[in-house]
Amino acid sequence: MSAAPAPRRILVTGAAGFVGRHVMAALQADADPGVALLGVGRCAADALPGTAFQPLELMDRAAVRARLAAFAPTHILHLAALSSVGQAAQATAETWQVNVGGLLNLAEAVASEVPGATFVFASSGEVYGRAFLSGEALDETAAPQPTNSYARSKWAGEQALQDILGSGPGRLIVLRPFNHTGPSQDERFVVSSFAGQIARIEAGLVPPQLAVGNLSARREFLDVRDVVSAYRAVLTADDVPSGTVLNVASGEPRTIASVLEDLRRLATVPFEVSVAPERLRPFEIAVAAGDARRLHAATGWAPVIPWADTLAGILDDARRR
Ligand code: A2R
Repeated sequence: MSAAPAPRRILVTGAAGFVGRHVMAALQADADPGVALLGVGRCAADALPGTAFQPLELMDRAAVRARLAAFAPTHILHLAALSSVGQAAQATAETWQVNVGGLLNLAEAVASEVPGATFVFASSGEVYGRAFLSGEALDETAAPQPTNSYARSKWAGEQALQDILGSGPGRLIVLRPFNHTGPSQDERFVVSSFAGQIARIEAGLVPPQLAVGNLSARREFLDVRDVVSAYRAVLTADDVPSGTVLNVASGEPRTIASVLEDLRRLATVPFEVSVAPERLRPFEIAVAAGDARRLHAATGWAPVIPWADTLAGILDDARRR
């Protein structure tokens, strides 16, 4: 008779962030009594009500180690980060401190306290950088050539993790999510930025003038719920080998201009569009698309949320704020 599987104990870092709140809701809804779920993060006030949450500053090495020893996770989903290209450009040293230094604290603590655990790292499709210049949807064999601080910090994090956890007794799985969006995302990200501006124009709070960056860039826009279902699938797929890198992508890029026009059709008032120089990136990749066949083969995952639902949800959320 084979032994019963060990109960799962899932620790989610960055649990009070945009993706973290959606992840916590989804994992909580799974409601398997054999699963213990704990979210950690900096701000308890932002945590999803009704989910287990404890404060944890990743830069506090001793606290990170103590939290891991106390909870003894079997699975760790590491989301905490400075999470946007723009934010990272404004705070380069802090980006490296958190995205690499904080990650090192966590990885060291995993290696010493829970070495057999599965560590799932939310890196980013941004790591491919100049490799996107091929114009193809990239799979995981494309060599990363990051072009900004955020992407470089994520790529450095991947490599540090391979060094620290890659040959240990546990599993290391690196995920490279492409752009994702959804209700409650903040306005550093383009769809929420457009939706927020439209909502304020509709409410008469600002003149009917919408500020944009480069409208010709083509990007993927996964719904955060599809990203969360990918993360859940990876957390439950026990046969994904350690060291696996997986894109989380739709492979269907759309221009920023088309996103704006799709939102314009949902808007209740007309508006003008003007380019704001501060919204233009110094090095712009024309098209960034990912190939997620490896993730599909490993877990059966595919995105299912219709784009129209995604946009309507984001605009409704912006109008309620
Ligand atoms: O900065 P805060 O207080 O909002 O907390 C953020 C948290 N975080 C930290 N937690 C502990 N110690 C730190 N030193 C630290 N620095 C940041 O990570 C926030 O709650 C969370 C990240 O959430 P968001 O910025 O909303 O990112 P999102 O979109 O949920 O992305 C999740 C992950 C990131 O690693 C992205 O780079 C990746 O997915 O695409």
